[in-house]
Amino acid sequence: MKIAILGGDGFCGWPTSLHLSNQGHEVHIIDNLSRRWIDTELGVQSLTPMDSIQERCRIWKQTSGETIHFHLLDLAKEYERLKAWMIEHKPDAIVHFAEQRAAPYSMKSDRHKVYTVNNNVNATHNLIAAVVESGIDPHIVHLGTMGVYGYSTIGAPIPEGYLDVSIDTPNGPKHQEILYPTRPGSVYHMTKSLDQILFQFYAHNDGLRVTDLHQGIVWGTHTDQTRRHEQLINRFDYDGDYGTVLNRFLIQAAIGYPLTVHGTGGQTRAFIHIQDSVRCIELALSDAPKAGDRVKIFNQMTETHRVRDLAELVSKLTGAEIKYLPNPRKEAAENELIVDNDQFLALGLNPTTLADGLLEEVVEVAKKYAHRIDRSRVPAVSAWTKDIAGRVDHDPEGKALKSVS
Ligand code: NAD
Ligand code: USQ
Repeated sequence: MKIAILGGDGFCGWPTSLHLSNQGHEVHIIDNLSRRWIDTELGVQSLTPMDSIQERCRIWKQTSGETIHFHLLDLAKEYERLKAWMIEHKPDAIVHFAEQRAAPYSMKSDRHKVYTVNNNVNATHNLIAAVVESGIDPHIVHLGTMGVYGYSTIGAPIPEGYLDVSIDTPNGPKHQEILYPTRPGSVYHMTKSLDQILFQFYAHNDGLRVTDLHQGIVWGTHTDQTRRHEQLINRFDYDGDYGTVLNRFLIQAAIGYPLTVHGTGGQTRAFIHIQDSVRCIELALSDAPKAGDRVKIFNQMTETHRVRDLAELVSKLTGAEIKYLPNPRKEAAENELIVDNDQFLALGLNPTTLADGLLEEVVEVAKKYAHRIDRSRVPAVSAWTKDIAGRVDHDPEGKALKSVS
């Protein structure tokens, strides 16, 4: 297939591009490299040294013999160029990763809220409008998030996207299937909820073929292809805005930084290893909906864990100290989470779990590149409200105190 990977320079997009290219697909990355600019804005860099996207593609060609094409394009701002690209290239499938994906970054300031909404909603709507207008019929696979469901304890498994409800009418109860009610926990998660509505409308109105993957937190760094050459290495975010919880705990352990648990650490979240994430995208591409079908929704996760249990696991593995910090986010202190993921299991996903020894691999990668870590960028200091901002701990290591005593 000819596959466009929107956001193919990112943490999930790059290994997915390699995986699909390795399977013989013709891969075209479209990316505006905004994520690299955000690193510059925040004064941070990936733990792992990333080459330019052009150099990464050159090394892949040298290693595998396969070509990955790169197109520099801003999906949110360059609608006409995007439409022209669709008409010229006519992709069979489009995998859409290209959004601002960090919840803390989306809550940093009003400017960051505005940017996240403008970028994410316009990127998704421009893509849809360009596909419809150009008259092509690609399968769109969108990366959504488990966070659209919200994190309140519901006492039942979260279904894959839809909920059967019964509505009382004068003629008795009427059964209906609705999108599971969204309850986003950040401006970023809210944009993913808006994406759902955009897809629902166009699937119904124009027969757009869409699969929406409600993905949990992705952990790990290597996949089979990124291991093949040092310069194919994946991005690895560790900073307080973009680093996600398990990868953060693993690099913190590697550099002797206390594990930064927010609140009681009672938040239960869904997780998936990066190798399984790329495999799920392959599986989703092989199971496209037909025109006129409702949006196909998969829960793309393999296991759930409580944050404090993860901290204890990493501490047991490495001897790291655990620090319970005031939570910079507005979120339930404790929640239960049970999730259905039967569709991917039925398609043949064989889940990689925390027990499979890959935690140690991440610690090893973190130790190798520890010299690239700026400890002052580790604390998570983006607060969800102005009130919360006053309680945020900017110095979990207690360095300032130590230097006084
Ligand atoms: P990332 O930030 O590493 O990659 C996103 C890529 O999209 C970047 O290369 C960026 O430059 C590009 N991009 C952003 N806006 C663009 C625009 N307007 N035009 C063109 N390119 C643009 O993020 P990631 O971790 O790879 O996540 C990819 C997708 O998966 C996101 O949509 C995210 O919401 C979703 N997701 C990620 C995780 C996770 O844990 N990383 C979990 C669940 C869902
Ligand atoms: N947390 C800590 N300590 C830390 C960092 C985070 O306790 O140092 C806590 C947070 O308070 C939160 C939980 O860990 O309760 C998860 O935070 P996270 O940063 O790992 O994940 P999140 O903000 O939810 O976002 C990430 C990705 C996002 C994706 C989402 C999937 O950045 O793109 O959509 O995971 S999900 O969480 O299922 O919504």
